[in-house]
Amino acid sequence: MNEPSLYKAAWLWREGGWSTDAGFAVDASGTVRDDPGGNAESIGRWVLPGMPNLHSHAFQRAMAGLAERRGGSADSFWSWRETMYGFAAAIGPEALQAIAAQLYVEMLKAGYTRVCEFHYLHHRPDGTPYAPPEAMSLALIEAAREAGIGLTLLPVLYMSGGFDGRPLSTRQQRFGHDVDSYLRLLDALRAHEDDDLRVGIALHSLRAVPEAALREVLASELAQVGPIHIHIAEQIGEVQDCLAIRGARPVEWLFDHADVDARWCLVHATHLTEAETAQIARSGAVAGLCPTTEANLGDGLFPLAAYLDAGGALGIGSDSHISVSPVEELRWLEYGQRLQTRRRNIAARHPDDSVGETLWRAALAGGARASGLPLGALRAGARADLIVLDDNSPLLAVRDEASVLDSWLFAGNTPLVRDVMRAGQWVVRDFRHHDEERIATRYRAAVQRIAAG
Ligand code: NGQ
Ligand code: ZN
Repeated sequence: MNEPSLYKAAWLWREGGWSTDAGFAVDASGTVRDDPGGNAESIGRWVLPGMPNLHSHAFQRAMAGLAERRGGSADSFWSWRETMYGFAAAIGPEALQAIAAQLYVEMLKAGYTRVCEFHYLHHRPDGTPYAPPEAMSLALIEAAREAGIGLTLLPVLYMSGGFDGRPLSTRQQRFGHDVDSYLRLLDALRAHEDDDLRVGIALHSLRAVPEAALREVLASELAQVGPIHIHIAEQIGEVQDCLAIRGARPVEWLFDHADVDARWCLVHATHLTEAETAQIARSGAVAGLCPTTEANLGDGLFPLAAYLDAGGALGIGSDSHISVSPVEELRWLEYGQRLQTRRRNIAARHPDDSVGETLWRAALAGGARASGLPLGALRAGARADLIVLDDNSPLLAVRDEASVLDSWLFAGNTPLVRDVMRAGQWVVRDFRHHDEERIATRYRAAVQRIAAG
């Protein structure tokens, strides 16, 4: 057995706050071990666990910025979705791997060390399967390995085109499964699980999963482990359709038909009543908040203060990847609330709480839970996934442990993540990912081919 590597930091973010002159050990498999003492390498002044990104549709990164021009009629979430579907049709396994690897490099450089892929581009554009049928999932697994990011793969069940159970439209054909073929996919992917790859379950939305299928999937053997993610209550139209057709609001309906607990991640959960807000908080489910995408798509604002007061768990995701930065997600999570309430420091629920620390702590814990990991901290048994901030940056001059996170999250736009360790390996050093040129070159060629049709 190799000796563990020993590291120390002037300030290390432990369970829920900063410890000074703290050290930790990493074994040969990339897992944190208790510090046995001895000669530790000093890795920086400010060292934090990397952030999990709990919601990603990787392919959408390549269309970021291409839907910001006004269309013929009033633009909305639904017109954006048409643009997105058109773009998705051009993407096969090779392009997906090229796009995802580029995205994952960007994520690592921004401070995300793990990503939950909510993956629904399963088949060929005409709906016929690839060989093997899980080819698109394998492209994502390969991309994560190339970039070196931890992956929670969430193959998505997508069966109908609306609450009324209407069949998938032509453009949605490639998303579809019946329950049996979905469970076969899940089974095939579970065989790839290892220390860095977890395979969970995703239900695209209540629009896309009929009641009987929801029941059947949740009752299956394969659904008894791993996280369960679902898009829910993102748009008012969705709430209205659910009320009209199923006689209840989406979150209400979900809690009436499934045992929603800490294994669940409710993505967006934007439009909530007070009772729904409290119910999610009580259940232990994670609210999967994606503030930059929710802003970009015109979704609405999550009831953050009430949810935190009820003890709710949350995490952040970059979703459509209009922005790829935990800094921007957390900043806009707070700013949305300030703009709405015309008050300040909304996430800080108690006197003297720091907004940055409160949000960072919450998103680490909720992100780990939504990723299917037991721990969201640099503790024995967790993967050694960490980031080192650039203590040379003028932005962090004269900052101490009480102010460094607020300064990082709220002051300016200079990237401050200098080094990133993933599973014990340095993947980013001095702001550079070890394979970024090759991955970016392949990405450019892939988007060129997509643009050329
Ligand atoms: C998605 N994205 O699956 O990519 C969705 C749009 C839908 C977001 N909801 C499609 N942000 O919800 O039908
Ligand atoms: Zn989504």
